Amino acid sequence: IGLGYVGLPVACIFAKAGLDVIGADVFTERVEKINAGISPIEGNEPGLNELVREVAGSSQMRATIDYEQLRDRDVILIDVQTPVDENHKPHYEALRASLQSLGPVLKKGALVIVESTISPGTMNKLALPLLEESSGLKLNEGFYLGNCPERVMPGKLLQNLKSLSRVVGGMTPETADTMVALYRLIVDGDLDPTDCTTAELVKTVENAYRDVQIAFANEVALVSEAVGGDVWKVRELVNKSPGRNMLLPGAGVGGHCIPKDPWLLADAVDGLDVPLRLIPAARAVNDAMPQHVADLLSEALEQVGKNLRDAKILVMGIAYLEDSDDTRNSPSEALVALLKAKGAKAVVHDPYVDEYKGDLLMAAKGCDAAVLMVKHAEYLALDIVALRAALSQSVLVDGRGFFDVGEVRGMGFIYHGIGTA
Ligand code: SAJ
Repeated sequence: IGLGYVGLPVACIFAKAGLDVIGADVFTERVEKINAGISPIEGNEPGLNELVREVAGSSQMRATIDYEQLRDRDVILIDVQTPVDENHKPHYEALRASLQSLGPVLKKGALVIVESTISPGTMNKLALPLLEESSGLKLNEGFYLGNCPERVMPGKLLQNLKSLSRVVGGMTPETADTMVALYRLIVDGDLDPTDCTTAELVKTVENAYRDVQIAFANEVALVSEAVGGDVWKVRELVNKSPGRNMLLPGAGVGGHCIPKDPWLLADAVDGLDVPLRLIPAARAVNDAMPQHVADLLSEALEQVGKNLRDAKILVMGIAYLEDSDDTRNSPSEALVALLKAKGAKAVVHDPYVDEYKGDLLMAAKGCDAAVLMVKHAEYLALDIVALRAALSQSVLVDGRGFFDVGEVRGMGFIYHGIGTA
């Protein structure tokens, strides 16, 4: 249930493994595309288009919007979105709706597995009671229930689903063992059986862990700028110390996982007397990085007698991650909004995002500054002399430690970068 960037590959891989698979979704046109063998997933996902063409619409796998067709299903995987809102509260509408619709057609004895990322405690507090109520069946008698969070990264969906280890949370040890047998059909990595709460914690903690680590690197970058250091050099030497692995500071933290999952983890203790200070603070540090880039731009423009209000800025990279076309929660979008709020004009370039492709030097023409927000590999081939000639002012702001400071300053650029004085 849920044929998005997780559900569709999962359905196809199980079909490829020989299982009889039905994919259910609420969007008719997505269902029709899939049954025509066309993947509705944006972006460059190696192997996915071919796999969808091979299995979809055939006897192995078909898509539907009709839950009636799920009556004979022995196993149901739920892969619906679980977003957080602007107040960082989880929205489980899609999860509730899918369980509400599934209950009445649930086959007695079926195994239901939630793969979506959910706040610890959600299986016990939301999924279980809702499914018992909507199906009229009892847990471990009328149906079995588990939580197996997905670990996929855009651009590597199929590879991740096959190779990465997975935490397999069952409401009972027997259910977890059954789930391991199921996933063994498609997963080469470790399958670690455990309980649902542990599975919910592992998924949200592994991403909150990364967010806190990135925030630490960002805070060290701010210190390095202020005291005249170079955070990239500092990080390299810190990481020579045993047991250190400082991550990369940068212009911000985007994507569909890292900005969201720390809030799902935090929601588990909302209203309880558990003072969370580090996890929310890390989110605040990371969310403030686009503003810091805007401040660096402002300082650099001042050195050429300009201010943001009457400047035109070339924003290099709108995707949230290098060599990706995914723009979800992109720090660059936050930066563009900040620049526009100051009255600046922003010209966006991104070799991966259709509406922003094109000749970089053309985009740079007449701009007062260029800011590198995403270290797309294509920018490595950038002719920095030509860029300087195209810009009206030789102002360069570096959000990802991408340029060689000495080189660009030696060419006469006013250069300000995250983490460097
Ligand atoms: N980022 C930094 N500094 C870093 C690493 C990342 O600023 O050192 C920024 C990136 O620019 C991006 C954001 O953080 O804007 C997220 O980057 P990411 O490398 O974490 O990539 P994601 O968002 O695709 O995260 C996924 C997650 N995978 C799953 O949820 C299964 C995450 O758990 C993985 O650790 C990550 O991929 C990965 O390692 O590639």
